Amino acid sequence: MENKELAKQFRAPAFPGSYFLSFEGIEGAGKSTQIVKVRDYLESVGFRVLVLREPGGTSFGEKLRQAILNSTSPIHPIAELHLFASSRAQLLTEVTLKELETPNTVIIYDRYLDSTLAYQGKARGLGFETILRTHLSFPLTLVPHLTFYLRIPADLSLTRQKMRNAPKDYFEKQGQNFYQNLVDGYDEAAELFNERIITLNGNQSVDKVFEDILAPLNALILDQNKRPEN
Ligand code: Z5A
Repeated sequence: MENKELAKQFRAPAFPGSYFLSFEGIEGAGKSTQIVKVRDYLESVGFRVLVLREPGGTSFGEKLRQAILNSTSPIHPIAELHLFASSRAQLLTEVTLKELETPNTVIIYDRYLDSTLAYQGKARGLGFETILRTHLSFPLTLVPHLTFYLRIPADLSLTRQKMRNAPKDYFEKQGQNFYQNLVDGYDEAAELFNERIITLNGNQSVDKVFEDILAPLNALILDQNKRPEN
């Protein structure tokens, strides 16, 4: 089966009045910065908002996060893929699907499937088909209603990492070539899931990026839902 056909097996969860969003991009793209602004905005228009991160978000997932990001020895790409998928399946069942049952809830993920496509699929060389096939069992077939991909060039990621001056984790030790592969991987994912993934220029001011997020976000949440009645 072609990747386009495989991609059709993935669907957003259907809970009336509740939404699933994700943010994607290479390190330093501004995901955490924009997630805070989006959370504040959504709360101000009456939504209950939960922010979850991958890997992590559950006690099992946080252990996997430490195992991966603090690893001092190389992890095989297939092992990486299954660790991220395990953390994801647990977070979906333990938290996301339960919380979405409450109307007017928005779940925001800081990274999701598209990180696996870019990091393990492209940069680690497993290919998109292997990633998509690994996710063909429920609940891993669930995808967000909208994904905001904050696109920045590889060199800007490295500059922002240097400015932060924090100790490097497992992935941050990779060189510029790795980051260019990630950008290419994200671009391919955005093409494959072109209805779900909105590509935004992350190399703009924080306020301008947020403004670019608001138009598609409002189209999804305010217009379709005829909100708010808080
Ligand atoms: N990973 C994987 O391989 N496979 C998977 O399936 C999944 C994950 C789910 C998790 O990292 C790692 O796991 C990740 C991929 C891998 N690789 N690494 N490393 P993480 O969660 O620890 O880290 P991160 O997601 O990369 O977060 P980050 O580095 O903090 O990036 P960010 O959240 O996108 O950026 P930020 O914190 O909002 O901003 C970074 C800096 O830039 C900060 O100083 C801001 O003030 C500044 N900033 C933000 N926006 C702007 C603008 N617009 N202009 C100027 N400066 C800005």
